[in-house]
Amino acid sequence: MASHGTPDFATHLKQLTTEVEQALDQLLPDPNLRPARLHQAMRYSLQAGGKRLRPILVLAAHSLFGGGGRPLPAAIAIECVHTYSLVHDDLPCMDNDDLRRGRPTAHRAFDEPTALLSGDALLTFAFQLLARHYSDEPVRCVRLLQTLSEAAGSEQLIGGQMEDLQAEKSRTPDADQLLFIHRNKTAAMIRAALLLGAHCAPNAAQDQLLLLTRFGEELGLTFQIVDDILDATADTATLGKTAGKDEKADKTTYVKLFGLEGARERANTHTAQALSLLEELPGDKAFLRTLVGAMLERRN
Ligand code: GRG
Repeated sequence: MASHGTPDFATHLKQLTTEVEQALDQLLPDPNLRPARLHQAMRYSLQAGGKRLRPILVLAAHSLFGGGGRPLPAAIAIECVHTYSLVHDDLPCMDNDDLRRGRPTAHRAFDEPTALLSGDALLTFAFQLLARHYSDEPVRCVRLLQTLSEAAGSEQLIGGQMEDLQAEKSRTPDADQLLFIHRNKTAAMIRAALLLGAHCAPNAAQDQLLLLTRFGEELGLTFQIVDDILDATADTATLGKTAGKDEKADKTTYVKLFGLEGARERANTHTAQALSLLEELPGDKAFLRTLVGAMLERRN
């Protein structure tokens, strides 16, 4: 993620990213563990970089509620689910892409069956992490498992991906379908990241969890609209993934439905809503406030 805003923000972002990278390295299965090829493929996709937005949101939301507790395993768990979804999305039977996070996609670097299995393994490993690291606090553990499994399941992440595939073939794409796709394919994981962070803290109240969910929805929609704008306007080298794919595949996007200016306006509106919801949450909100702005201005 580009460093926006004050030096404080840039330093904090870098610190959180480093914490996430280190935890990834420590918590992932050893690359020499049998079968080594599978464990190497899991690390290949996870350690290819990426903005680490979702784990950073876990850590940032956690600190709103006063810290205490152990958010890092939950942060790594959601990055595993996110990365599995990218690996599977890139497969020939889905988006058939060659480039991800600035490197050859998993099925290009390994082969298709290994990429498929490494995605399966990353998804499964996310839940192993939660069970392993939080089982000493069963109520917290179940909340974390429920939050992540619901967000990753057939009604949210996978459901959003399903409707996205169906929309490609549809002759009559509409705004309602687009909203379903983006709420579930993109915003669900952003909402879940914030909730995982709150569930790792000692005292998040029910009304605060609801606010956090609404905040995540607005942030998630901003994120996806900006993604659509970048696909239409940025180049492949900057994105680290193939640019211009949406138009080529005749995908239903904000840009297609509302034009570039209309998409930008909608991103601004969701950002304003996110910022207003954020103010109702407890704790020091400076980092998240700047992060929300950075989402709007991101270049990759
Ligand atoms: C295969 C179940 C399944 C789901 C796939 C992730 C996904 C759903 C599709 C990829 C295409 C896409 C536009 C997804 C929307 C979410 C999104 C913008 C993902 C990319 O997230 P970034 O930009 O990626 O945070 P990095 O690499 O920075 O982590």
